[in-house]
Amino acid sequence: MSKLDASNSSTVPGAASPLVLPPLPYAENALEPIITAKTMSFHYGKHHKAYVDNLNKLIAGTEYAALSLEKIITSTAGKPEKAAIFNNAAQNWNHTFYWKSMSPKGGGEPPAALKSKIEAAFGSVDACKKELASMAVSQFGSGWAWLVLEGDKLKVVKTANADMPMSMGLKPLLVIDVWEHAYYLDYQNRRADYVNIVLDKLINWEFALQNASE
Ligand code: MN3
Repeated sequence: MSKLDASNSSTVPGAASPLVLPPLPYAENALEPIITAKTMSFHYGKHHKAYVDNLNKLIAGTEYAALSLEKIITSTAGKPEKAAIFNNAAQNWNHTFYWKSMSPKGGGEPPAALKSKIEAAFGSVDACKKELASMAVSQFGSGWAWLVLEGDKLKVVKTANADMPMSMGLKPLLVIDVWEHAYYLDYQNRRADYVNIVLDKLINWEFALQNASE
């Protein structure tokens, strides 16, 4: 495939080079008091933005500049010589998915269609939340805890650093960021407190159901 000029590729759906920082699905203070605007301003405005900016620098003038974010991820996954591109691309995708995994109106009971799948896989919603929390707390160092579909069965998995379920053949439904930058300003070393309150008050079951239905 010939290299596309970046100024033209911006009109190609899904292949916007340079890639832009997607807007947050709510205001920076919308998740307060659980996640403060201060955390959001650093996490979204500095960390997530840096992944987008770094990725654009890394792919400028390369074959990747013409690809969608998803294609960049799948074509660099598992290639050590492309690790910098994969890490920044996957972190970009993971963060956009994480923002949508939470909602100011989140928490509570999942919609019935999701609840029955959760009960089939884990026994109860509480048991599912406990498994997700346990994955999130036990991830050593930086990473992510995910609710995923393997075939049509729900399960929870954890990934390190920028790794993500798509490169393991799993379909992500929800994610919790357990990098320290996600919680340190609000919870310091208390990762479990952050994870449990996100699961109780913010987790966006509607988003999980949408992802499961696609
Ligand atoms: Mn993060």
